[in-house]
Amino acid sequence: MEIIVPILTPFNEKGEIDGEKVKTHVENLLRKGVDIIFVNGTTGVGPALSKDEKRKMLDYVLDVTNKVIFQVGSLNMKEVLELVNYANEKDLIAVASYPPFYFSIPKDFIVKYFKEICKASKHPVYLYNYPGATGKDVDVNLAKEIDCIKGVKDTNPDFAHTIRYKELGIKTYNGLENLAIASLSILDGTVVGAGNYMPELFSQLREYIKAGDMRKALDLQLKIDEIDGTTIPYGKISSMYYLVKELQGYDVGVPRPPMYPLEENKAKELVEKVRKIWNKSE
Ligand code: ELE
Repeated sequence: MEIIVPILTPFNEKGEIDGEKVKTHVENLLRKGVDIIFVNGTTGVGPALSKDEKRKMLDYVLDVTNKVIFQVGSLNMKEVLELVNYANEKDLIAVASYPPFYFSIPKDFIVKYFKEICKASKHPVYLYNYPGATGKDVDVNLAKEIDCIKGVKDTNPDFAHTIRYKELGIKTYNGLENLAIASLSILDGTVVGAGNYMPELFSQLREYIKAGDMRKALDLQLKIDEIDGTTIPYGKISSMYYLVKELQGYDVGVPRPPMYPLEENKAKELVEKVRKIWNKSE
């Protein structure tokens, strides 16, 4: 029943990563019950980071914990393998990657891509499947063909699709907030971007499930959904920076374009809306 948070990437006004803010954030997440930090995921704007920034993020998080999954995906294969080799020197749980995106490619290219990563990595290799973003669905059959995948994060509203990876006997997580209740109950855990600003709600959700109190778990899931849904028109990722400050009480810097910071009145409006839902009793 693991709670995994794809950590946001704190930037300063110049667009540089702020290492101290990363550490403060990781310490708080662990204190609030988060088990694993996923580095350079979608929420961490992984596809928008340079190779050097990806390495920096890994090192800042590793300064606090080795419970880390390191996402290495890129369209530049040389950089992918450099990041895998970099991870080989470190103590962490796994490296992960999304498939090569953007281009129309035959399935066997995807198989080759992951096999190359497996060959280079001394750590287990996890699949980050997010068809809605990458345009590629590495489903259970393709994962079987790759033959070296040891875990999967499936960001997919089709929960039946996620469950099927269990046929491979691998660690399986769904990556959507609104399926956290199902993912925690049936799979190995959940990967939730919203865990950046409301980790305690996901911890509480896990407690209700453990206690078999599914009625309370469902009510809490609906509260999580309401908060998560509120952020969509503001940009989910940009919203998180303001909500961490509001709900967790410390600064995680600002988002970096193309994740634009929110205008002051918008940020205020968002925070007020979320605060109202947050304060409602379950
Ligand atoms: C989620 C995505 C989903 C979390 C990551 C995650 O950030 O790496 O906007 O809800 O589709 O899978 O952030 O994003 P939405 O795993």
